[in-house]
Amino acid sequence: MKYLREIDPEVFKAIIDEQKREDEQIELIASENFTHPAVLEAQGSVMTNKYAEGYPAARWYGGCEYVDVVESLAIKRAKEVFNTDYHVNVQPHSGTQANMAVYFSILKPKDTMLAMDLACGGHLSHGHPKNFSGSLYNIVSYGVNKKTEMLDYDEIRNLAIENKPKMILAGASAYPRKINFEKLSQICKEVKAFFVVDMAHIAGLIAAGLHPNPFGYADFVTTTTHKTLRGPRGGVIFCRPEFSRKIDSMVFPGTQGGPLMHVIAAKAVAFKQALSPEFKEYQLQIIKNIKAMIKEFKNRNYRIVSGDSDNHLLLLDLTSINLSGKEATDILGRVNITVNKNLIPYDKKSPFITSGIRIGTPAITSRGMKEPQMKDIVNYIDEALINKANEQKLSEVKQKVKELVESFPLYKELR
Ligand code: DSN
Repeated sequence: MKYLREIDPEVFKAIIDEQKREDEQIELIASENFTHPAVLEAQGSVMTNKYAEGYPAARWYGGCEYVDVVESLAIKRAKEVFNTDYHVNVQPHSGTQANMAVYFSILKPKDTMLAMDLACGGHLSHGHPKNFSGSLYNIVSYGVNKKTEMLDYDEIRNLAIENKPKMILAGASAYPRKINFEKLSQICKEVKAFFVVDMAHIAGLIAAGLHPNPFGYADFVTTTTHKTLRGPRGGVIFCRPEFSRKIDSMVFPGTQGGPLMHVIAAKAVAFKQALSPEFKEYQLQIIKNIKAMIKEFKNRNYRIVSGDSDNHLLLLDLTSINLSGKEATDILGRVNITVNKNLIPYDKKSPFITSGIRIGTPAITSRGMKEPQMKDIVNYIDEALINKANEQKLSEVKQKVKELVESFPLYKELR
């Protein structure tokens, strides 16, 4: 970054500091990952200079021949990654913008949407009152069963029959179990609702065939590209072919202007990587790692929400050790372990405090860590939490974290 270093030392320093932070911490935020240097190169390229409103071969600007190449590649590869003939739009700037374009295509203000409650694992853009979705539409939420802490398809069906939603949304930010898209699509058929799946968290697992597939069941599938998919930060929409014109015109000019062609180039690179056999191995290791962590947490008598995980994340209930999610996040931050506080189902604490933390394995798996390291990490988490007031102990744990991350240098595994 020789130009940046000279022209803007402040931004240069912040980027170097962030790189150091990512290198030195055990990153357990379930929605984060370390994208490949090839993705970073595409994203940092001259394609950021180009306006390309419209779609390949149908643009409002001249000079689009090369950005057309990358957008066409991104579209073709996205279909291959998910083995689908759904129409693809790779232009949404984010997952929320992808969701917005879908909702605007099929709903009118005040229409009813049935979606997962944020307090039980849903996402802000699935109808939170402070999000556009919650203020525009009539939101009916489903949660999880109080006892099993898993989706209760009978309850969802009852809510659907009672409220006659125009759209049912499946997908979550903090749900550790498989989602049965087939059952949900049957409910949608019964009540004549559109079926939308936001697969952002689990897209990589779906691509690798390690989670039930929404294609063939959903009318629309949205995703981000930077979580388990390990691409650049951005969004994508898939839809049944009959909705293609609606979706394309709702993304542009409906809700966005010029697409971010540098990001679309980086999405194309990430999709190419997602087609490799190594990507499948990587996704498999994400799940093996979460299973190894769960086993170790259980050995230490921690309660795992729903008792297990089928994907890349787990929710740890800290009630039994008398800590809030907020306190645990702060304590772990002091030993360079990054997690986020998270509500657990039917949490008695507020979203600012919470009773749990969410832990995910995508980023540490990208560093090449495997089951033995999961055991070590759980050990460090446990040691830090139970010795929260013991500065000496905490600095010993921090030293162990340092040694662990040094043995798995960031990007070594990805190069
Ligand atoms: N904010 C993301 C997460 O952490 O799950 C979802 O977009």
